[in-house]
Amino acid sequence: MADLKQLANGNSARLGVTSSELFDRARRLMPGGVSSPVRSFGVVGGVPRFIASARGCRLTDVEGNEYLDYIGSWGAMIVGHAHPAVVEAVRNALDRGTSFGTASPYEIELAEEIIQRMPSIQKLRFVNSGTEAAMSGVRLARAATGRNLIVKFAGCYHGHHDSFLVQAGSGVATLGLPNSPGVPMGVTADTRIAPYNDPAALESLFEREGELMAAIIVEPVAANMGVAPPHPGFLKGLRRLCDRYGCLLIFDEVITGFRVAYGGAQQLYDVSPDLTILGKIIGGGLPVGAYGGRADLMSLVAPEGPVYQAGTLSGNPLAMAAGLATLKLLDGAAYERLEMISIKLEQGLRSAADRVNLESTLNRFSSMLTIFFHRGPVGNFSDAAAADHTKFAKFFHLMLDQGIHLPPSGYEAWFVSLAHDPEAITATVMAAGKAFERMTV
Ligand code: KE4
Repeated sequence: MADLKQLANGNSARLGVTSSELFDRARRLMPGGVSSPVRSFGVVGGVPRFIASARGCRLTDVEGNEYLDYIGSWGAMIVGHAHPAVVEAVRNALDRGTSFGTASPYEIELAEEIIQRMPSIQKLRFVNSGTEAAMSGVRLARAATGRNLIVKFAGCYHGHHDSFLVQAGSGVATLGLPNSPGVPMGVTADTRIAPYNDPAALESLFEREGELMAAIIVEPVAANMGVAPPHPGFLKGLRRLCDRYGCLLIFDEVITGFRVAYGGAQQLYDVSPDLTILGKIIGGGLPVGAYGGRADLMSLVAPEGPVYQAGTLSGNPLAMAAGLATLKLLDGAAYERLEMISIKLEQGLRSAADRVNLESTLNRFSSMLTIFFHRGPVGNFSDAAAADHTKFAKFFHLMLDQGIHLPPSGYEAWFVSLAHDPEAITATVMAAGKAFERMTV
């Protein structure tokens, strides 16, 4: 049995341990051998690569194989893996201790950075994951309005809280789980589902139950059905509908927050939500979530108000340091560079697909994109579900075999980082061209 302690100092290649052996071992210890379902390669098949280390835009597995990374820890690693500034910030924080369980100056610094970027957030609370942030935001919305119903959109994903496990995207869609056992009917009875980008369907839902709605929760740019940008006016329409019915608008910016713009999607679309959900990038790869918004709402949260929410490691000093160091790197020039890199990737992929007349749709938004093996636009979950996910699985492995690690699901986004250098983009486009050719012979 390989001594995994050796892995810690990167001796994996000399260990001779393989991903397959580790997968067998892991499956005896953890469900599916993974700590989160979508990592299991469940829908693409094959053996997940056990990654030993990462740097920049590259992953290295336990066998010493290197991959260009488009998972980016599901969006968190926007500046690249092991960025020197982030590593130094965490190392300095480490020397001060790993967790205090008290108030600390570090959460103030990160909170100020977030609030100055998102003026709709007057106060926020740090938690430890996007799920925790989204569930807390919905609890707050229900308390503030005295109503129970929430609306989410088919294919959007807001974490694994009971209320959200209804026609959810990401791993739920990937594994084809219609909903989840163990979630009481009583909970999901208060969740309404609407099609993304379909204002008319939402309008009729609100005509029936608008007075009972506590909140609409939405990914302002959907990325858990694959990338599906909002149609023009869709988000402003949500704002108007919420205002008309006295219901709160919650933007789940766990992915889009500080990825799509300096101030997130709400800045790009000039729509001010009542509450915002954050995660991923604000933790720089360490576990962080946050929910925030109007002061009158956030002041309802304990200890100021009666809405209870708590967390042992919330505001953890290491995570605060990693998040702040990451955000400090994301200035205007960084977003311009990200856009240039992403345009280059998109153009290369499009011409590679056109060369073989590949039946596909590419949706890119900022530094995230999805290729759907589906002719015609993908603007909602039913379009995304109609894509050929068996073809995606083939494409995924054709790319993996060429050293390009895509997210192992057709319902996820490829994430581009500042570390994706021209050589990486060229290699990705070349590999895709070869894969498309193999798929169309
Ligand atoms: P976490 O609880 O996984 O930190 O965040 C939940 C969440 C909330 N909102 C949005 C828009 C999200 O995308 C997520 C989590 N994203 C998925 C990937 N699309 C996490 C990957 C996984 O489940 O392993």
